[in-house]
Amino acid sequence: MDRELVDRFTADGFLKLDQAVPADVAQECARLLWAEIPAEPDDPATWTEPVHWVAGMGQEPFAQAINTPVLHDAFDTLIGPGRWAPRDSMGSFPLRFPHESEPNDAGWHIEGSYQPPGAETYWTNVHSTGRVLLMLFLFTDIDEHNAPTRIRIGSHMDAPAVLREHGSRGASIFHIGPDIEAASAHRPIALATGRVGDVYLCHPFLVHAAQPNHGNQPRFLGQPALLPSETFHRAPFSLTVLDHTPLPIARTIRDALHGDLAAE
Ligand SMILES: O=C(O)CCC(=O)C(=O)O
Repeated sequence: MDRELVDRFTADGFLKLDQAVPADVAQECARLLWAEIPAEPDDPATWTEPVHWVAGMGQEPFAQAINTPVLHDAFDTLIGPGRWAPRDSMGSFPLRFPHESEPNDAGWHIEGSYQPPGAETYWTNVHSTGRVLLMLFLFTDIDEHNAPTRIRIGSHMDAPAVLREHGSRGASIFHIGPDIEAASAHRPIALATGRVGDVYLCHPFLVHAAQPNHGNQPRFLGQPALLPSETFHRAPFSLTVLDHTPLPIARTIRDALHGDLAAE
C-alpha cells in the first residue's frame, strides 16, 4: 500500500480505498441485503423505516468483498502480517432510508469490541482487545445527502488518554462515551462518501456517527470489525510488549499517550 495512504491513516485515523471491492460484487451484496428487509428497491412506498439493521451475511459475495487482495495488503500494512484474522462473513449493516423521522442511533462514538463476564454492553480498552479495525463498505453510492457516516478527523488520538485511565480491564462504551465525545469535539468532520465498492479503513478508536438520510436514495453500508488473530486477541496493540518498530495503529496509540505507556 502506498506510503502516502499510510501517512494519511496515521494522521487522520482513516483512509479510503477506491473500488477495493469490484462494483459488480458490491452490487450483488446490495441485492442480497434487499432480500433481508421488508422494503423494495423500486418502491419508495415500502421505505417505511429510517433504518433497517441487518446482521452477519455469510454468502459468497460478502466473503469475496472482504477478502480482496487490496484489502489484505492494507491489513498487513496497518496491523501487521499474522496479527489479523481473515473473515468470511460481514456484519453488521445499517441500511438508512430517506424518512421524515430521525433515527435514534446517530450519536458520536467509538466501537466496543468485547464483553467481560457478566457485562451486558460492549467494552473497549487502550490495547483494543478484540478489534483491530472498523471498516465501512459502501454497498450503494453515497453522497453528502444520503447519510454518509460522519468522521471526526484525527479523533483516534483522543481516545487513548481516556481509555488508559481504565487500564487493561477497559470500560463500557456507554461509560466512556461522554468523555470520548468531549475529548474529540474540536475535530473537523469528514463525510464517508463514495461509490459502490469503495471501502474506508478506520482506526479502532476513530470517533464517528451516523446521520439521517436526507437524500432520495437508500444508503447501504457494511461496518464489520476486523478482529485480531488468536495470538494477538487480548492485546493486539499492547503497550507493554517492547516492539521497536510498531506498525501504524500501535504507533498512533503510543504517540497519543506521548510515551507514557503504563496501562495495567
Ligand atoms: O450508519 C452509519 O453511518 C454508522 C453507524 C455506526 O457508526 C454504528 O452504529 O456504530
